[in-house]
Amino acid sequence: MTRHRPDIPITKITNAGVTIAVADMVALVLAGCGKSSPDKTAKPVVIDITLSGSTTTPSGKKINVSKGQQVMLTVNSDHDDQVHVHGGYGVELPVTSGKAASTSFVADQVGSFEVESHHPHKIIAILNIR
Ligand SMILES: [Cu+2]
Repeated sequence: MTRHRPDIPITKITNAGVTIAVADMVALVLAGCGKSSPDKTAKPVVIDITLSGSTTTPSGKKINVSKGQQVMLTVNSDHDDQVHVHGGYGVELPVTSGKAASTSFVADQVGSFEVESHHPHKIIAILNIR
């Protein structure tokens, strides 16, 4: 059940430097459609994730997200893994050792959603979307 908004063209970026530029761009695009003043809901939530052996950073961190906000995940790992956003989002980001990976989605469902790694199975963050 992966849902991508067709008006946001970038779903996967492999370079961490590009990610920042894209985040700014998305903020501008969101600010440009209907919201006259930039506020918190127009700004993407960027979660920088590091996977090192069996350690994840962050680890179980609770992150508040406003409904409709863009969430971007960037991952650096020392091993092949997969980062998964639970619930209806169905976001699965394959991670290759030594290569930055990223993805983004719009937080259009309210609730608590775990972001986890699969190798090993660890909870990286919990998104509280409201
Ligand atoms: Cu999972």
